[in-house]
Amino acid sequence: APCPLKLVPSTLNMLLRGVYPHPLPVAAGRGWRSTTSLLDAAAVGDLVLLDPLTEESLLQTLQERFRRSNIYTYIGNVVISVNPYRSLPIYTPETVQEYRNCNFFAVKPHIYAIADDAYRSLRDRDRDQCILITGESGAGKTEASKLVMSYVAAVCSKGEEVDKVKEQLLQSNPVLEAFGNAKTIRNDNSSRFGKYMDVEFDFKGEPLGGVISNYLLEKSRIVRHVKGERNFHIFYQLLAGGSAQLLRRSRLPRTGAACVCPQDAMKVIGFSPAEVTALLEVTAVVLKLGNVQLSSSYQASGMEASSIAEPQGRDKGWGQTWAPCLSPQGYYGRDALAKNIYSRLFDWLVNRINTSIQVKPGKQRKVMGVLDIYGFEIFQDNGFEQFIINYCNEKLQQIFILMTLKEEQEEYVREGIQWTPVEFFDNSIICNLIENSKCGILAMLDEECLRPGVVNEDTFLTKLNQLFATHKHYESKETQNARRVMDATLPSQCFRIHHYAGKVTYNVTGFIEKNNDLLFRDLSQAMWASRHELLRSLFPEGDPQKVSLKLPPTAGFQFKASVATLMKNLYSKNPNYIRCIKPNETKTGMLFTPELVLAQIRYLGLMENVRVRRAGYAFRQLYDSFLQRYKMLSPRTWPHWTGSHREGTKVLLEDLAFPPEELAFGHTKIFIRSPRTLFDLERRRQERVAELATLIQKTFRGWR
Ligand code: AOV
Ligand code: MG
Repeated sequence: APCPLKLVPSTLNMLLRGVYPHPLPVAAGRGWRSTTSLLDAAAVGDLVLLDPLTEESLLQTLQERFRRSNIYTYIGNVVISVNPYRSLPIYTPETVQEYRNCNFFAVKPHIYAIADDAYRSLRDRDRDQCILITGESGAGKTEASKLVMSYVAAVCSKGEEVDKVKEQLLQSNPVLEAFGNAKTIRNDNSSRFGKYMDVEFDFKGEPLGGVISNYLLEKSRIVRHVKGERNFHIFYQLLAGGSAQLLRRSRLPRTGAACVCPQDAMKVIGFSPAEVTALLEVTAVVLKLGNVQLSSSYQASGMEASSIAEPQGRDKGWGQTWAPCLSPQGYYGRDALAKNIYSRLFDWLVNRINTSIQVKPGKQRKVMGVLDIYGFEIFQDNGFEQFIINYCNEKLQQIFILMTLKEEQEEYVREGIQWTPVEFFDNSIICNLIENSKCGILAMLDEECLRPGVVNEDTFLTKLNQLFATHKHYESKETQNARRVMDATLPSQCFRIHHYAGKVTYNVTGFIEKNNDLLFRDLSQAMWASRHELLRSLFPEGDPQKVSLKLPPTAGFQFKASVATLMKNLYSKNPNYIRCIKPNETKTGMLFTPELVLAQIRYLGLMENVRVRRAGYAFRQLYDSFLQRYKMLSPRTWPHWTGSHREGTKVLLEDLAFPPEELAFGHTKIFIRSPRTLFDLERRRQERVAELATLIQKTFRGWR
């Protein structure tokens, strides 16, 4: 069928523009798809309006939109972003202007629209915001977080002081990425740490500064990584772009193609030249420790050892003190040392950036938090790191469910509308399996780590098997045998968790060592004895005056505590979600692999999200925009309505005679229960627009 709007001359299009905002917030209803091609299901910008709602239709819609380079799609106020792996011309200053103070419904779905909405709601309605970005490795989380930050930086006011703050906040990114990101098989710039950044604004919405929290850096990468991957970017940057003086002093060769060491960014943030040098020197120490591992001939060389451990080469004496760690059983010690220096250096770096960007206490402030963590990971071989990362993602899913429901409920209360509870899958059973403080997996691991005598992973696994013999989300060879399940894919030293996002098999080997994360005392002491101020400051426990017999908290315990703090922080804010999808495994531009996307649709719980969103009322809109769009449907409201928007909407819908249970009139918004009703409304509107078009065309012809 011909598209009715094509008949409309462009001048008329202009005339109608006010009542014809882009895009159509509709999908095709089954009954009338044949009568018009304009309301094409694939064009639906908000999946809440999908009809029928099936996994298939959802997938097709995303695919069709992606094909047309519409990488963003909504579920209500949640943005789905499908990684295009190609630079699209949709982030220009003109686009920023277009979305600035836009009407959410009047512009195409875009990450800028959600950033704008969050920023305005923070500035004008005084509601602290958080932007939660989730998705698997390579899906586009980090890029999304940068887009949000740069959008907010572009729209908030300008001025010398403000610009300085903005620059510092933006420049923290390349610095943290240099030290915390690495090339992996899945992503050339993969975040190997979790990051949460609170950006703080004053009452006018001008940025004051911020605070960054980091979560568990994947420090095992320092000593080992999979073939085809790389170590953290900074090492390559240091060798290729570090100053000649630094390389000479650290006795490192210059290698690699030109690449930038983020020294300028550090300067912008406020690092002194001495701090930059110290930071890179300690990085060089870690690098040289890595070289020791590569060649055992280094073992013999005391000279080498001292130059490694004493970056400024001043004191050869203490360098020898860590030589014992090169004894055969000491390989473990050397690796632990390298990992410890680097992860502590990373913490120092985050703290140092915070010192520059933090806001003076006492100032009234509004906060926008941006969370960008490592995505859910399912590998062939999954260890302690994946367990921790996936636990964090499980918690994020939990908060997503809770907050979506909470927000939905709050909106109904705010608008004075009756709320009916919604059925949904609650993943707290999985969170509990992991984090329960008495008998969760993490607690059991801690218990095993603290047990005197010989500890090993077998007893840990046995304990889990006893505790969770009948748990629905836990599996191991032993529980399978008890349940008479034949499964060759589950090796005996593994347990498997049925996460919300899929089943993951974890190999317990290394769990205890990584959770304990202990460093031999003589190594801490050797580090503390260094004359290198920064290196020394990273090992305060090496001070012989302060020897403590208490074991430091385990890695799992610390992570659980920081996740709990994060959840509390997020829960106190108004959430905005960006859910990233990775469309192919090969980082190929504009390639969409349906099976891959479908798996993510499932584990991101998008169907669930749509269901929750429309369990009550699928569609809601402020009265004024609603009336503006549909007023031509009643002679009582067209062409002008002079009363209140709410009254006008009532009159209009009365004339259209929809069943009363389909509608609810909130304080500021109209709520429509089923997509069907909205489509019906939209169809009538289309017909009316066509009618008006014909009418005007006739008039034009008459003029000629
Ligand atoms: P991630 O943060 O989700 O993975 P990134 O944000 O690093 O993923 O994105 C991976 C790569 O995809 C980027 O380096 C870009 O090349 C490309 N990309 C992502 N978003 C866009 C976009 N909007 N437009 C164009 N290209 C994009 V991980 O940190 O690995 O979980 O741990
Ligand atoms: Mg990332």
